[in-house]
Amino acid sequence: MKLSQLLSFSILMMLIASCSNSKSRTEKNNLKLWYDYPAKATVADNPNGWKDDPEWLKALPLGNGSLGLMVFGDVNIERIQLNEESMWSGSPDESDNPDAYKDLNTIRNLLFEGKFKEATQLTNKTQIAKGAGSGHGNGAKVPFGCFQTLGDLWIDNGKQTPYEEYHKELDLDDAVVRVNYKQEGVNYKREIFVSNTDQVMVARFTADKSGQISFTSTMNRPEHFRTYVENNQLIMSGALPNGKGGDGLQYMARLKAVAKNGTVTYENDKLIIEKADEVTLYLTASTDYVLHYPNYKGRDYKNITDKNLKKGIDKNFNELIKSHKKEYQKYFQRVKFDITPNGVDTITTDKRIRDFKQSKSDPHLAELIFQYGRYLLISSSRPGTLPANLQGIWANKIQTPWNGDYHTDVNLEMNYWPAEVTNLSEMHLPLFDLIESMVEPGKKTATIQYHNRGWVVHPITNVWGYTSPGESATWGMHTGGSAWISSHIYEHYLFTRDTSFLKKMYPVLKESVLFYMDWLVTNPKTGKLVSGPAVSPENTFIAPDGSRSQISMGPTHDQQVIWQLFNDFLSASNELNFKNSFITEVTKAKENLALSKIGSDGRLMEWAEEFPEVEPGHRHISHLFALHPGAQINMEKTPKLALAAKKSLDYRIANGGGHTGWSAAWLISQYARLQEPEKAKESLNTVLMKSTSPNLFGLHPPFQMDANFGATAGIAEMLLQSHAGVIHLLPALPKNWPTGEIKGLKARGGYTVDIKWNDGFLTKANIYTTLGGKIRIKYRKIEKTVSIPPKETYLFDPYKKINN
Ligand code: FUC
Repeated sequence: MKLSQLLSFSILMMLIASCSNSKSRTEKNNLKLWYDYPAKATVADNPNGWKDDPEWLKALPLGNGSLGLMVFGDVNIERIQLNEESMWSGSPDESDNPDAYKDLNTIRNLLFEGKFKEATQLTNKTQIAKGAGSGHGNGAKVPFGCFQTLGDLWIDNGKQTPYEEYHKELDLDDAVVRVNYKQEGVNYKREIFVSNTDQVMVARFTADKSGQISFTSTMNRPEHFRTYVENNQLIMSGALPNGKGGDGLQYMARLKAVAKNGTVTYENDKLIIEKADEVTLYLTASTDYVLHYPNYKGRDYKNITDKNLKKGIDKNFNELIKSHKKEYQKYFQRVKFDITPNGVDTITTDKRIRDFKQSKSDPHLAELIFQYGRYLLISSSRPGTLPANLQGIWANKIQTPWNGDYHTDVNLEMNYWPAEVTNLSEMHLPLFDLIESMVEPGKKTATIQYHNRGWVVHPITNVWGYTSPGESATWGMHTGGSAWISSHIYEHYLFTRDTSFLKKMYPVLKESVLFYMDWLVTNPKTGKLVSGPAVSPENTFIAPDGSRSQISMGPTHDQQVIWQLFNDFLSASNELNFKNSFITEVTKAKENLALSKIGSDGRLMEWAEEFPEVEPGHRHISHLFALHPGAQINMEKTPKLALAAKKSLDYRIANGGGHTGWSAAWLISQYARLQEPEKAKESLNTVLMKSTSPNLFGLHPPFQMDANFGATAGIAEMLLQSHAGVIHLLPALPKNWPTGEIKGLKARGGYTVDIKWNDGFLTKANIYTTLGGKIRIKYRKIEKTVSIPPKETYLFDPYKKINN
């Protein structure tokens, strides 16, 4: 081949390569949920709070941690459903039961004697919450209250004419919703985002011809609102019921429009735009809520909303979207996950979900669902906001399922499982604010209910400092709640090595330990320390006395979360060089805790005795906390217990387990920890096939966001683990992700890890550390222990032998 031919051939090859790279890079930003039809804005929501609304599950979520939107994208009448994180009915209330203490030991003795029926009756009589508690999940009108919709922003262009070339998308890479369509020969575009930097919703309406933008807008909600005009703003405000017959929370939303040409009029309860070339809507919202015991009130919401609105309007659209993207992308773009090297996204998202039910294989959908969980966490939990609740920050009803509260018997924890490993540590901080705020009311409950020191929370809490048991023994006596939620404190430290954080949270940890030091009693049969009366969250067994019971002494879950709490406290004390007699006491107590046992059928026992289960396929797998998210049971150090855990999991699934979104999502991480890639992938498939709606929201059903967060955390757990003191690369890589890479995941010890693989085999991994450290790295049978200096990256090449 002549030189000239060779030259033109190589230039051609380079051109193709760069074009494919640039093509793949641009199309690579295909982290979009997109659709070619709108969600119907005019279909009324089902008044039953527990029933999902199919059109709402086609709307697209936006959020800046506190202000949330659901954009329907409908053409003639647009609906933007609004949320503000603290929109809670109810109020602080006294639910602790002063009668509890005098019967506590009687109940314990009844349980030790096997008299479960009497124990359950006495527990329901003396230990459960005084008053209505959470209203059995329907607490909108009782003091417990309920997280509910802020209302709806309606935008009616007054047209009935057809439209075409419709496209709606949510771009996860810049957290902007875009809607395009053609109507009467005019191309229209909407761009909508919620800025954290400027605390304002911004929605711009443009057209490719002048004077085409005309619409009437208003705001309303199902109850307790007034919409009016003031100082050229459209305002919706009101008070929510406090559950005691009076007014509780005060709220306000402000809307203003800026138009290019045309006219803007504020009249009665409407904003009217006529013949504008372009219109930008600005919306701010807030309440008088403050996360501060005992009143939870005092925020100057009227001034805050007015100031933010004026500040937003002073900036132009490009400035606002630029600072929004900058603030959002600094979190989102830390992690890249690519298992479709040459993939281009040509299938609408809702069709992907439908097709997946047959294909059960769609690597791009796995990329999307992974990044979507990160997107939703960033959008519902920013430093300084409330933590993501059962619905994140998105709810379209007055009575939200389970009050949209914070369940500490798996759901709230699962919300934060992706925070550290997917490099979003800052999004974890609102959880610690909530935990800190539970200490004072939790101390009151510990004292009144049990005459114990320290603080306690049971399976549910709200924004009003609810720490009492639930209103039924079947689920309400989960006494492991504060131990489980406290395990997030040391996890955050392990991933960030932030000693000042650990110092700040150490008293919270210690007070939680104090409660259990007083709560634990000695099992007369075994001499071991056990927790109880307590439930294995929401699960029922057949007791020896033939009764169906939930409460017992020493359920495995409680024993495991208390072990983890004591272990974290002792590790934190060591890290902070604390030495004192209390630490010695806790060390002894930890050694004397009743531990997990293997039953005669080889499964891990859920209770201290081998009770037959009423529901072998129960959704909770609380006795497997120690396998995940705990680390007490792991393949490295406790293979026998890990095998027993596997038997328990297989048995659960064989009997219909994993039948709720969160439950199936949890199984992904469980099987990943057991290094079972295909079973982990199957569990992910279950979430995608059974518990994912057209807008990729997770379903319990009804809608419940923990499945989204659990799926993201599960995928990370399949690719990187570090809970057993070793950085384990690709511990559970499924066959149908043969080639790919993930960048920016975090490992305990503060390491940032990039992993690349090909044809199912690791090709390389970069491990970066800011603080430096010595770490064991493992890939299949290859293990290396290396010391990495601060601010350096270690290249792990599985095929290069090095002497340790
Ligand atoms: C617990 C779970 C339910 C539901 C609720 C929010 O009660 O058992 O399945 O997820 O939390």
